[in-house]
Amino acid sequence: MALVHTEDRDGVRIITLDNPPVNSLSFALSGEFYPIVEAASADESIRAVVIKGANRQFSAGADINDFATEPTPETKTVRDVIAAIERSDKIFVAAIEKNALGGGLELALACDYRVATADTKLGLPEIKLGLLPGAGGTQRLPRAIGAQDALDMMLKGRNVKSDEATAKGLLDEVVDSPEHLLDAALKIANAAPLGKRRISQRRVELGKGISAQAAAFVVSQAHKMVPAEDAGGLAAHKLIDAVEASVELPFAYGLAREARLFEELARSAPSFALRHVFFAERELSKIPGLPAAEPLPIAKAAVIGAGTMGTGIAITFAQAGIPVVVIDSNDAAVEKAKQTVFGMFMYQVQKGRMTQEEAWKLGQSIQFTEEYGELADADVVVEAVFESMDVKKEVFAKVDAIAKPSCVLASNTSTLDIDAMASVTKRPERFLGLHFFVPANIMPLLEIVRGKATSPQTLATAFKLGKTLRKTAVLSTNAFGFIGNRMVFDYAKAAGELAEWGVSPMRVDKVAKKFGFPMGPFAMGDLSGIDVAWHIAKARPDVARGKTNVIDRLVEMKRLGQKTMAGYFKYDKSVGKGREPIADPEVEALFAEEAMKAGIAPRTVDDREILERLAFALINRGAFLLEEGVALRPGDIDIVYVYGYGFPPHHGGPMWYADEVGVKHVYERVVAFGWEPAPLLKALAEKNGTFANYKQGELIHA
Ligand code: T1G
Repeated sequence: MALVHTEDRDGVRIITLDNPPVNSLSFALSGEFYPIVEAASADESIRAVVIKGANRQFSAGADINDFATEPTPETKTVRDVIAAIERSDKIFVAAIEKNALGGGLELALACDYRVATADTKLGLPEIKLGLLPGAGGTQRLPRAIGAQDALDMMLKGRNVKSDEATAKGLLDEVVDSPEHLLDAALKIANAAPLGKRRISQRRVELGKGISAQAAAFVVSQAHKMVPAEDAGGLAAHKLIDAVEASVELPFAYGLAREARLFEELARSAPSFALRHVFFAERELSKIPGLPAAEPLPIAKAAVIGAGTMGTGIAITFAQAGIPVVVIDSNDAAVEKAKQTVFGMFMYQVQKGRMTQEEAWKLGQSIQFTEEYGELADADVVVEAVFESMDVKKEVFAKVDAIAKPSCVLASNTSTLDIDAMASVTKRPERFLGLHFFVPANIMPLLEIVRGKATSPQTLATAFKLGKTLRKTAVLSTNAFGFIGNRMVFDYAKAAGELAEWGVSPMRVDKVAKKFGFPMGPFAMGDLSGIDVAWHIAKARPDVARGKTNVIDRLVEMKRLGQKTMAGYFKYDKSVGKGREPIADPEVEALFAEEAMKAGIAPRTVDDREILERLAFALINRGAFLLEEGVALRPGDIDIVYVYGYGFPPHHGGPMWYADEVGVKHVYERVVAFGWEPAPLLKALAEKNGTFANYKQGELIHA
């Protein structure tokens, strides 16, 4: 089926890109597109060319799948198409709808005029894939909007809406609806004065009030503002080099430097890792063997419990446009929740992200009540009460008696047994876990926990709800700690073991942060609360308890973490607003004392072993979870850890990282550490396998 169509209308050639779902500019499409542009340029009978997209959008850019294949000399790419437009003497008009991203925007920038619908997103997000715009974007965007703005947009991979794009000079016209787009483009094509309006021929303005002499300084400063090349900043530094070329070199030379830098990045480990994260995220909702099912509509939600989680979940529903009723009989909790909601929306207003009126409307869409009867017309009920099975069972028995038959019941529990809760209801097929991460209205990760009886329709409803709530939803089966928390127990135990040998918590955290985690294991423990960890260790010592009584001693000393200004670290309101971990010799002494009592001798550990113990604990547990069927794919585990626990995305997630360092090496080190190696890890190590090629479904129990 043709990927590019043409039609002539009143002396204008209309070229339509048609590569569903997002008109990605694949090698195949470019192979059709290139001769069509060349033919249009040579056709005396036409005055101008309009390029538009089918499938209700312009283009999401080059096809990311193509980067894995080496193009042959005959292969035409989006770069060749853009070069053909550049050298043509015809007027080209881009008619842009919904998305003009990456190569899509680069294609539009090579045109002489650009018209877009009001809801269009334009951007060069290549840095999110560990790349830089490789089809002229680093040379044309600075010429179009100034080097400083261009650098800011590309370094952040930030998309802009049509109004901002117009203000920046990226668009010539915005139409209010897609129906008017082609006419507007044709009008320009027919009315524009003959002659090209090439962006490539403009000089680069640096930005408001920045002189050309300041260019080198501005660019040199940019290098200081991004992470080191080996800490996730490789693409950023190369992107800055490319923009520097746009300022210093003639266009053609800048284009050549961009191409060289792009090729370097396309073959870099961070880019392979980031492209893996991109596709792994889009695999999440594809559940092999799950019968197709129509998701149920979710028009109203109810949340049981007005605590921190319940309030955050309610805000998440409200922000997604779903009215929600929060049920709690504790007046103080309800009052606090109302304050939180008010404060949250006013903050958005202060930040200019919404108007007062929008904030008011959102606030009104969250109602608080003590009456369970108010959930009678809810399509989903999310329980977020105290982490006690008895309390949850009591809540669900009440909810089940009132909720309408089609209503989905969900628990936000972080570790407890979903099937046990479902058993007190008459609807186990409509019961599952929806595990949000604190703060629920900010953290993108959502674990969907299927019970034994959860139906395909309930799962389909949960995945659709996850997308509506703008969450990254990962499927887990019903096992203690699901995926993320189950892995974090091993991670925390590995960290605790290091501290028992005399490695300071601050040093362990420093190694984790150097690897790319936003915070180390001890700071994370202080953030989530040492009392929370203590409860879990009490419930499941086999899973979550270390070899010493340090955690008991900290709880006895009321050192519960950030919330008590002391935990593994101490905190001081005058330092980092009381959130900056400060090494505490008292805790280091406590580890030494408890280690001695447990007969654990001190030992020295180098940074490499510290990192390996932290990372390989995650990998080993991840391999167990794959075998046990708790996690469906290695990529699912990677997404959980990148989106939920800050694993550095330029290492692709724990299972991707295992392939980077070598599964065999991981297995050998796990054995050397004296840990029980996962049989899957052993099996892959023995056959020199990788998690990336792991045959999904192998050893997976449905
Ligand atoms: N290439 C290949 N497939 C893509 C794709 C792309 N660029 N973008 C999306 N898809 C697939 C995606 O895998 C999914 O497939 C389906 O489309 C729907 O996507 C030379 C080098 C456009 C905002 O980084 O941001 O141009 O799961 O689920 O939520 O300089 O997709 O259905 O099989 O995300 O509506 C730069 C990436 C590329 C944009 C739509 N462009 N895409 O979001 O749907 S590199 C990007 C997105 C480049 C040039 C450089 C989003 C979206 P499946 P989806 P969505």
